[in-house]
Amino acid sequence: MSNELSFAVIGCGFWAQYQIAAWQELAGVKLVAVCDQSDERAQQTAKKFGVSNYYTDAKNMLEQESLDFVDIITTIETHQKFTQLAARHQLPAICQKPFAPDLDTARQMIMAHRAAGVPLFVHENFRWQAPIRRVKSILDSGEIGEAFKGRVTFTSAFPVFDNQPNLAELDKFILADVGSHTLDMVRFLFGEAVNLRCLTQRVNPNIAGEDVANVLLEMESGVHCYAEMSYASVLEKEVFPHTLLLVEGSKGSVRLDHNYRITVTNREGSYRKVATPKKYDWANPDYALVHSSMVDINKNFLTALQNGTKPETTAADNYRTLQLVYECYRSAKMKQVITLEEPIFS
Ligand code: 89Y
Repeated sequence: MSNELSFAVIGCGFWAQYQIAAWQELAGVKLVAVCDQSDERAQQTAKKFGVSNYYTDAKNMLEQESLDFVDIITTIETHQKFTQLAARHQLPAICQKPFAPDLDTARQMIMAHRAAGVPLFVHENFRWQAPIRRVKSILDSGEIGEAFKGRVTFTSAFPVFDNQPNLAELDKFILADVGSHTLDMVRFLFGEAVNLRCLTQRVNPNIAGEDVANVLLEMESGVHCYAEMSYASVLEKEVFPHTLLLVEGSKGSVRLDHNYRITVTNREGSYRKVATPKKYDWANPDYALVHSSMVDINKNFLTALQNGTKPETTAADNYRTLQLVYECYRSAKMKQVITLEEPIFS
């Protein structure tokens, strides 16, 4: 008897093309149907990945197909509709980040899945990047002592709207789109935050939302963390889609540069490690680092679905990342430090 899990994808846009390829790297899971509001896109995607069934209506697909889970790879405004549809069919769902447009909606989505008794996960992949995992293991090893300061940098002038034109129309842009990654990495590396102050700017006059955000967070551990993100930074070295890190601790420091280089320094000197991600021929070279991490996050989801365990990025966990994102907007608007509320989901 095969233990292979069958799944369907809702949304066949830019990211789905790579997310599906990442699933196809894994044994024990099979894509059986795809759905997109564009018939042509659904058909092309089905053909590209050797899937026989394609749909333009997700409800119809979930009624027709026998599925173990669904991967929702659509834009933010549709996430509640599709996760609730999955919950009504008692189907575990994976939802693209940022998973909800506000915290109320996020709460409703989590509650709907809990009521249905099936898990809801969030495809939050940046923490799965090989160099980020390596830095985390260096921090956990105690090699640089107790961390007291962290800098998490995502600054670029990459023409991001060419591949994802809808991002230019969002009232909430960089904090929701990139901040959901950056602030999740802050949590992954340094734990939970107790308060934050955020400043935002819009430098590019042709987009609706903010393209610069600078956040200072005080962490429960006492670490001071500075998270900076920008799509308006014309720098000597364009490093998209790399996140750069600098962590200072009581015995030393660790720095992550572009090209996966990690420099560890203590009072004796410095040495280098390189944390190169696995290469896949289907990856888009501009996004190879991110695309590689999708295989690892999908594997984490698959293991959880097979064993009934929790992956790292459940919706309840990601609620806390989303809380940071939306409290950043509130801080920027009110020009105030925001104290974070206690977690509401375990
Ligand atoms: O949408 C974003 C993401 O998830 O990673 C980078 C990106 O494609 C553009 O900011």
